[in-house]
Amino acid sequence: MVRDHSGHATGHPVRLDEAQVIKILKECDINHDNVYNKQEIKKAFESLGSKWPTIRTYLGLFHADANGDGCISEKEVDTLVKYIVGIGYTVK
Ligand SMILES: [Ca+2]
Ligand SMILES: [Ca+2]
Repeated sequence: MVRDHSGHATGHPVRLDEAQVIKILKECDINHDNVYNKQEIKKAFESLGSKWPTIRTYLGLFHADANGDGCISEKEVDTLVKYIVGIGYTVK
């Protein structure tokens, strides 16, 4: 896995994999309860460099919030991770 923390171009974009998306989500779990509310998901999309974090948060919840409580629980997070990986963000 090519990771370049210095900000230099590595020649070609590297897509984030599931482990990296999970790491970013965990960093955005502000209250460390392993449940992601709208605010925390939006923060994650902002970290990912999304141009439309509010819309992505809405769509992420639409895809992954199976019980419709407005939060992504530990059981639901796999679906959210797959959704985010599917968007194809690249390592910055
Ligand atoms: Ca949380
Ligand atoms: Ca839920």
